Amino acid sequence: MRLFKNPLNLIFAAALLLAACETPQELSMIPYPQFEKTTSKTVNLPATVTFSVNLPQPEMDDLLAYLPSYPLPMELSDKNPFVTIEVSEQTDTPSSAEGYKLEISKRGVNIKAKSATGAFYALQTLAQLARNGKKLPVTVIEDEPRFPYRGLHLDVSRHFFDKEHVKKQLDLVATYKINRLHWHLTDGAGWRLEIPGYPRLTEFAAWRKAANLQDWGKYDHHYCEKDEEGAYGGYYTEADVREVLEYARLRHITVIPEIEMPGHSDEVLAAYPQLSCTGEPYTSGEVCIGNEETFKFFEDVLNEVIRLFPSHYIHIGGDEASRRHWKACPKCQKRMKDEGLKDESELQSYMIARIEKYINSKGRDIIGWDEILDGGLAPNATVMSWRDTEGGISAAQMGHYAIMTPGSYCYLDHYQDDPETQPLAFGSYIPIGRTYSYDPAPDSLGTDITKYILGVQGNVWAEYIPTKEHAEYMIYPRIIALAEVGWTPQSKRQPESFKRRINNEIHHIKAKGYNPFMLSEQVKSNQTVDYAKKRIMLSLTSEKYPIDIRYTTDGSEPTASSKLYKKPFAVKDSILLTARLFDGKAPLGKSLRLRTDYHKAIGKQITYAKDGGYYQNKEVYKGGGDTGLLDGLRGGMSYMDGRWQGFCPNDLDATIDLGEVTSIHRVVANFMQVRTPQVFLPAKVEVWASVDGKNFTLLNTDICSEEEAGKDVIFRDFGWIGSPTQARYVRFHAIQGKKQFLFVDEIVIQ
Ligand code: TNX
Repeated sequence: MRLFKNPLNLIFAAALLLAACETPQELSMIPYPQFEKTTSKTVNLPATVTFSVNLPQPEMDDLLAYLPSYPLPMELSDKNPFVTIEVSEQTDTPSSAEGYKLEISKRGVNIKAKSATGAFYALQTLAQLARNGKKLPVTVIEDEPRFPYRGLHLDVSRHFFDKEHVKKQLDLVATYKINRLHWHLTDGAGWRLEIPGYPRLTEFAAWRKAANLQDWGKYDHHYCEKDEEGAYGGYYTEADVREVLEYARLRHITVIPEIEMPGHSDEVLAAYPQLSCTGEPYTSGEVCIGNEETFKFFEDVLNEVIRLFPSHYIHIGGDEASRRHWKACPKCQKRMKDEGLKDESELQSYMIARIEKYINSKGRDIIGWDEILDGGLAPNATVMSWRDTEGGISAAQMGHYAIMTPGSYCYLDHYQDDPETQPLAFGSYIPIGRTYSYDPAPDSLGTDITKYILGVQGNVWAEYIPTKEHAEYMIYPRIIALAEVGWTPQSKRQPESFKRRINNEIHHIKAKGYNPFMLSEQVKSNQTVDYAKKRIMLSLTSEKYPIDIRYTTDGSEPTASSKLYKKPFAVKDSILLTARLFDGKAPLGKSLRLRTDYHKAIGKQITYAKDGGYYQNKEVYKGGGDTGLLDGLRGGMSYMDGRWQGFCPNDLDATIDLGEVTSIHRVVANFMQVRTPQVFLPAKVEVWASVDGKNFTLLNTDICSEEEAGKDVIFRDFGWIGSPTQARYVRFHAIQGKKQFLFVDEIVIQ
């Protein structure tokens, strides 16, 4: 008898065989490695992991000093060790010094690396793989980072975080192969580094009477003495800094100190008012560049910084100087004249270039925020691109290195979930999926540019982060998404795989005693409009995994027996979708309520009044441009998602032509208010209708109540709902109260 008469049987048998021993397994690790070949076989992890390693003495001592923090109990042994670590320039591992090869077989674990850092990262991988019931997958991993710079930034000025908190974060982020801490040590809300010869910086300019930054206004943002009753603040002594540096070094993290100049320096000027343009404290946040003493001050500070910090890079800030005071300051104006500087931007660049020269003379290089490009870039500077990606790209075009930290992806101080469910945060909405979607060096830029992009960093600004627990809540898990952005090749990054792995990871972090955000408990939606078929396709997703999404379309609350979402569905008319996550029978979070209308104005003509047009200066605020308010697409929780159209400082005043006289009964548009970035609801909205385009009748004036106007975050429909009315033209006029930003996503006409 021929066993495989039918060739299909042969394929079937082969597939079975493969499934038995070679099924590809997703490794439960972050960042995902560059290359892995994993089987379904496992090998038991011994209770104590014996290991041998061939590191030379000082590096051996470093590893042994680190191991007590390592999650697996490790013991050196020459006799048949379970883990062998070979570190040699000659090994056949990936080429980067941070790379490694890790082989797990029935015989044990073999690690090869070119440097102690590579071996350290192999051990981090091993520890992650060992979490699964003490069984290791049989696998071969060859791994190295996509970018050499993978950073976490911590602002310790706006709120002070002590050395223990900093060390605790370093211990965790190192396990995700983050290798830089950008330590924002000075800013207008407090100086945090002891500097010999300048005692007022830390006796005075590091203390205030309000623990919460938002309450400091009650004290006119004045500092107080360190030993005054109720003083809040703090600073790091030399010993503290050395302790943090050593802790970081053992975890292969370089600490880059930042000393802000010439802006964000209110605290310096409170302590040493002679360095301000007026000579008075509390008059400006910018130091006087016409005054030689300013340079003496920063050189003294930098001498100490360079003495303490081994980092090749020193960050000198450079962001958000208003330049206002320099205009009125005779000393600054004289400096501009003497140096032939044509404006205040060039004056700032003069200062940065001079400081750079000083830092270069000590064998170090500077990093500055992207404003340092504005008046001409200092010759050797590396640019940290935060306002968007353009700064980094133009620096790279000029042959300068760039580190990418664009605000709309990498700012970990912004909301990560529906603001109504979250503690007050800065500005917009950056959920983990958005952070993960960032590619710092897309191929489209070309290698001439991408070769200058050093990597990526997550920034934790602390204006709205008063406590350590809250800081961890904002950092995790988004920094882990950035760790993968910085390490894993773009071709290996898959949102669905990351979603599975991050859902696993958050529980490990929590078990280690951190306070991560446990991911959104809300359903998220997306729409695509099919104009030809006159319908909207709705898709639903969630950050949580595994989870069920259940929904109704009549506005009723979904229950555990409501329809289970499986795939995108079409909406032809109007529905009120209500969707909720269910963990088995248990509902989570709150329901998503979303009106979806294939309404009468989709694709129709819109004309903006002369002073009623949208904000043109930034692509993300155009919200789809001239057709954006009638495209059927609704915005999400971020005014930067490309769906919201911004109006600043003028009103939204637009007239829609429905093409023919039509019966209408509802004209509404959704507005958002998020107070921290100055986005406000309109004071009122007027809806007018006309048959001929000349004579308009007012259908309704919808007024924003005082209560609504006072809310930090609110979304609300404004407009008119009434009995059927004949109209061809509809004028929608949203009148600004605050003359800041208005955001609206769609004018819905039914
Ligand atoms: C802008 S980012 C700043 C910081 C703020 C941050 C808030 C940068 C270089 N400057 O001073 O804390 O926005 O998100």
